[in-house]
Amino acid sequence: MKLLLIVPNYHCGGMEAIQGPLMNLGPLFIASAAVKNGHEVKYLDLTIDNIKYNECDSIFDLYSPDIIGVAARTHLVSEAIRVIHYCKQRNPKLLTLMGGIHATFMFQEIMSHHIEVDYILRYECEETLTLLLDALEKGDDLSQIPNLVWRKDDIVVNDMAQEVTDVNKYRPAYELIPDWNKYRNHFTGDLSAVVQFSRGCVQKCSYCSQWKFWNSWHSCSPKVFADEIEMLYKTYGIRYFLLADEAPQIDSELWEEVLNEIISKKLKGAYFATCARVKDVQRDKNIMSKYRAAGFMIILFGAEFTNNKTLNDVAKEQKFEEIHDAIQLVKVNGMIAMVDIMLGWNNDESEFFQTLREVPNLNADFICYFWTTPYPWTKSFNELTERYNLDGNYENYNFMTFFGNSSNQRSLEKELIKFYFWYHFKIKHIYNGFFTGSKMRRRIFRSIYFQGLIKSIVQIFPIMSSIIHQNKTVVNSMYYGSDKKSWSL
Ligand code: B12
Ligand code: SF4
Repeated sequence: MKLLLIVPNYHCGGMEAIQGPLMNLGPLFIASAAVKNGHEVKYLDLTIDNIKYNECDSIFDLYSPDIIGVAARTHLVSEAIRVIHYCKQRNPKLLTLMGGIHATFMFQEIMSHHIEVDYILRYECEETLTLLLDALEKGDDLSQIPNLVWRKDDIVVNDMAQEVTDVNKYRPAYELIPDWNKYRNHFTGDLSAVVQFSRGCVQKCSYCSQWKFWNSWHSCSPKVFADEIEMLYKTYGIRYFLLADEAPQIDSELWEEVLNEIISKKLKGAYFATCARVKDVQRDKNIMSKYRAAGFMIILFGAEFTNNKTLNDVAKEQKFEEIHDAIQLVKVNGMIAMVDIMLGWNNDESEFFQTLREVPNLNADFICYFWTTPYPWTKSFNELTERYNLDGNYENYNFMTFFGNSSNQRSLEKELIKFYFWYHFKIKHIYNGFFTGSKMRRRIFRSIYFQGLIKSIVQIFPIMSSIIHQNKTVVNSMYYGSDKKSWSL
């Protein structure tokens, strides 16, 4: 069958604005499974080209697919449905499917409101896709295909898969990327790729659902992973690798093997960014130099809160002091430590200011602030809905929208920018970042620093945007969720 996998167009600032455009790895993983079974697959990233659902006629005609699959994270789901609706109107015989975290948990809402969506593939779905495509081709029964939601007379929800995906067997079909040049990061201008060693997490933080989505922690072999990195480095010239993993260091032995394998490849100039749990970095204090030797330059900690009580309430399994210590370990070993901070949790202005006052004590290189986003299937959802004015526009579920009503988002963000400037523009901070450490560290620090600076200037003086960005597609650093509506798709 001819399958066209589509990433719907969406921009909201945040990480994309700082770090630059990146591919969506989900469709590339499932594509490889379909290709293995002899299907013809194309990957269409509408985000990278900033193409809206109703502007893709010529591409669509060129590919003339039998079936389209559209990625549906929460912020993408509305545009995903617009794509499906539009394509189905043009060709009523076209089969349509969706997958991704939002479709996985909100399948009932999507299927009951949108008759144009024929199938939803839930959770990790490499096997599901191949079974579905084969069954559709042969006209076979669909009822035994795990993780599938489909229609008979009514909506049918098949059983969940019994086993996790064998990620040694299925690797992303990077060869489907039509033009790598579009994926250059803002840090160094290098070609970039999202890569994945492991899936899942052993923690169960209450606001997160990654642990639920991937079921249990599982990974490919360190050798398979390192060989893939080497292939990307040599075949496509990729130098920057962002790990999609929630917590790749969970299994200490496997992780050390990953580091050894990557070191053995001697990939000059390659560098990596990864998330890490505080406890894993503390555990690895004696092998931090290996992180650095393998090229891990940016370590991102989900610090989230400065208050130990809140950290405990959300089951984050880390204390403020421990986050601080892990950050120092990363820094003294020549890497860049970034932290994510979640604002607005209690919908309380004094908590907001207290957080801004306390975060600098972590002594991170860079601080990324996000607004708490209440995903409907998380443990925290009910608690958060009690204090928030929920917004039914899923495009606002992007960490950039404040759902509380205690204060106005714009005025809080003005304060946020002041704190941001105050912290990042201190002489000591600039000196440490610009004039100490390895050449590579200084180069990356400088680039992140200037990205932050430019975005902050544009934030304060929007008129600067047209001068700085000229004709380029502008991705603002902050996003104001307008167009709020009642709860529905
Ligand atoms: C790398 C990454 C980024 C990168 C690259 C984004 C990109 N183009 O993919 C950057 C830094 C740019 C980024 C930005 C943002 N991100 Co982000 N990001 C991630 C991260 C860490 C990895 C994504 C990934 O590659 N996963 C690995 C792949 C294999 O998993 P997957 O996509 O789920 O795919 C599997 C299934 O879902 C399914 N599947 C996926 N797509 C499809 C499509 C079809 C048709 C089918 C059938 C199946 C299917 O099959 C795949 C294999 O089984 C995830 C967290 C995570 N670990 O997943 C957050 C995550 C996806 N990001 C998230 C968010 C909110 C954002 C931002 C809005 C944040 C911000 N304001 O900066 C922006 C949005 C940018 C945009 N334009 O979409 C949330 C989404 C939550 C949600 N409920 O939807 C996540 C889950 C983080 C979280 N903790 O909640 N992100
Ligand atoms: S440690 Fe991170 S990925 Fe794991 S459950 Fe908590 S927030 Fe989610």
